[in-house]
Amino acid sequence: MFSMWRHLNASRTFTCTAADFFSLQPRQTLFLCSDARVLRINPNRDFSGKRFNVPPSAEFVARVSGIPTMAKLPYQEAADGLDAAFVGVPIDTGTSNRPGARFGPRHIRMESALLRAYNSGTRAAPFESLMVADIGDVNVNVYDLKDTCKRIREAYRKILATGCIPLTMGGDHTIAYPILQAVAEKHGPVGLVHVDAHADTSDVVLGEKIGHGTPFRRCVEEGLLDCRRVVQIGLRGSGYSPDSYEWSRAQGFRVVQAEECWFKSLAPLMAEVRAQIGSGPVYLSFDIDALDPGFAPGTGTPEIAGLTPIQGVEIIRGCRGLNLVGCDLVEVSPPYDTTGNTALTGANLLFEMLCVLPKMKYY
Ligand SMILES: [Mn+2]
Repeated sequence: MFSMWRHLNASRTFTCTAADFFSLQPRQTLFLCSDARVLRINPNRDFSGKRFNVPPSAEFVARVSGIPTMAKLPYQEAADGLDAAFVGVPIDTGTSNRPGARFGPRHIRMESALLRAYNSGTRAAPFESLMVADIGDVNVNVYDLKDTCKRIREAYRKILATGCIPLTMGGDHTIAYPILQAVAEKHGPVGLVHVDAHADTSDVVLGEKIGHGTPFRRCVEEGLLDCRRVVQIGLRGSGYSPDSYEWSRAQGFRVVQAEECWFKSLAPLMAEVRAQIGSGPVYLSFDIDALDPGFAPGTGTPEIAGLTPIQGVEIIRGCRGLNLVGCDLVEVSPPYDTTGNTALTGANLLFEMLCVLPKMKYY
């Protein structure tokens, strides 16, 4: 992208650089001049006296150009100076069935090139509200899941110490455990909005305590969750016992099985969830397999009769007003995502998460 901009600048037909597109000055309207035409970026927008990262618009920079970062945001190595950061955790070592989630962050980033700067549905203006960047991936150990968990925990400690809110691209669901260890270290036990086809509360699988079916059991054991402020939405499928969600309910979680969601708007449910969760810190963990595999087939453990993308968006938009301290979108498995639409859906859900973070400005 930069070489393209150098070329354009050298040709003297444009008057700004790629860097100008990545960060606009306060109250500045950036002009792209090409012959007699004047093309404006973010016309008439109030930048609140603060300098923010702004992704380049596809009106001026081709979507297919450039190194793929999330939403075409700038890449930086650490979270310093950021209000929110997209971060990838490329593992599938904890997967029990179809592998491939280690490629999730890369494909979400590629498909995210279609994202634009504003949320047309809610009128959120994330890039006028928060300083956001892509901070790359956690350097995982693909040979050792326990070591990977340690690396994730340490990476998130550093991210959270800066005051930045992480928006994580998985990776299989194992990663929620070490992320929540770091989150609870900073905030104390947190509430949880967990959207998933599965409860992920198994104790031991094949003799192992760590895997993508066990993260929330480990979190409860370690006191990382405020169990009365936990909701699990979209659970379904065949189980190991007649009541697969008994353990969750016994901890005080609210369990909303997929059957309770069928044929309905989930906006009323989310009003109840907001009342349940209140004003304390809360984490949002969204497993793409919560959605029906007809919409999101590229995932490790698909279950039929799931949520629609509309319901997924309603859940996330229903988190507006909550004190979100972190979010993740996990279990996108590109080898099973032949159209790219699962990764595209993941990218859009992550954008929706960004658009409900605290301090968001809405027009
Ligand atoms: Mn899961």
